[in-house]
Amino acid sequence: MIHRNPNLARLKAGYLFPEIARRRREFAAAHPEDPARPETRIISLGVGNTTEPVLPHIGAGLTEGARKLGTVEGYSGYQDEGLAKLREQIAAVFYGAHCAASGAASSGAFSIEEIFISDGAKCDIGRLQLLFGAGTKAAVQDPSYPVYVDGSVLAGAAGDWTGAGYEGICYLPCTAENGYFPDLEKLPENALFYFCSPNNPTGAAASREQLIQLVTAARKKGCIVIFDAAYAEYIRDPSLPKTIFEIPGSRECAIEVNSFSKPAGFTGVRLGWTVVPKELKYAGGESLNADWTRITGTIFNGASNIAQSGGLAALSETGLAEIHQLCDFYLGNAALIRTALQKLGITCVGGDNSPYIWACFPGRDSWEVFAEILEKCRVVTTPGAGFGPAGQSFIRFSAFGHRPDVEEACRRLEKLRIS
Ligand code: PGU
Repeated sequence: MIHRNPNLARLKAGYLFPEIARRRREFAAAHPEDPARPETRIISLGVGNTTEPVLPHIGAGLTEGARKLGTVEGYSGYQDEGLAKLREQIAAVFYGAHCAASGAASSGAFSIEEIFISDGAKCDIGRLQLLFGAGTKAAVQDPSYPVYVDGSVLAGAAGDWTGAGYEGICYLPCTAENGYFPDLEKLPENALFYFCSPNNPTGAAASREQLIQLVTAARKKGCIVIFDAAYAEYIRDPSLPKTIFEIPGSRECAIEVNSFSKPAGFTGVRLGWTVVPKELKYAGGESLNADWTRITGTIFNGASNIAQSGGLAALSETGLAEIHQLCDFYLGNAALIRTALQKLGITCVGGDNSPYIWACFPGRDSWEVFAEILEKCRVVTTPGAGFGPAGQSFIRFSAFGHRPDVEEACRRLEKLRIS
């Protein structure tokens, strides 16, 4: 018989979001919705899943991609490395003049060999582990998107850390006290550091000064930063960097993962990208870019060509305007949720440059608060503890929802008022 991968046994409960879905189903079974009483309908502000239709120009790009497959001239098959035009557009739109001007891209703009098209950020966060192998040290912001920790545990990440989270993983608390930015003195040497900005779940977007500190610390300590910029298009404060590659020195220490999911509503379409700069090297001087080319060529057959056609439309002038419009819509939801919570005297952050609001319930267990909100308001949220030990006593509210549902959820939150 074959032995189970021992790292699977190290994983604690199920993955966070299916667990929330399970609790929702359990609650719904015990408290069936009554169509005659709309207040019994469950509203989800839980998983960060987009809800609004794909906007027309981007939608036309998807349709066109499908149409072309039905023609001799337009047909295409495998495109392992992704559509060259899409890679060029990504390099130009996201890593163009502003990155070159910062000095991060010494050779000017990024080359398309540094842009890898993926079927989403989550998939690449998992696959990137193959670059490093078991025994690598992994550090995360605490709280953080659970895939960084669970993925690292599965890959056999190891260090001497013990505590409330997973053994072997270094948690760097991001709390109100430190402005949701970790103490980089505590960043271990020679580790992979997962850093997400704008942050899931706290909504904190790192300033340029903070990212300069991050790059400086990573280079000093021999770390590689896996920078997750999945929510970059939600940044509205023009002083905040949208990519790590705006920071000088970042090409020597960072990989960026990104996605069309949240800006273009592609959560179900599946399209993202990863940037692996050519300057990035292992301890032995080998190139991560060459290895990533080898790995993706071997175990990934590329993103759907229909999705890539949609992605190309999303990066045209009209498409980018639609992205802005869609993010503005969800940010409008976020403002409503934040205002509703603040009216109740609940302290919260986020929601201004991110679609998540991070609300504090001092002294409370976050799974208990999750259950209370579900019972009293029939609103699904995400308990902060699911994102790491420092998430205890917090609840994440997602701004992804139809406007009438968000408005209704905000009205129902009144029931949390402590009289
Ligand atoms: N990176 C971050 C920081 C995310 O929050 C999410 C989705 C992704 C990547 C995934 O991007 P894809 O390009 O769509 O793969 N986070 C959502 C959905 C839950 C999940 O498991 O991915 C969330 O609610 O946190």
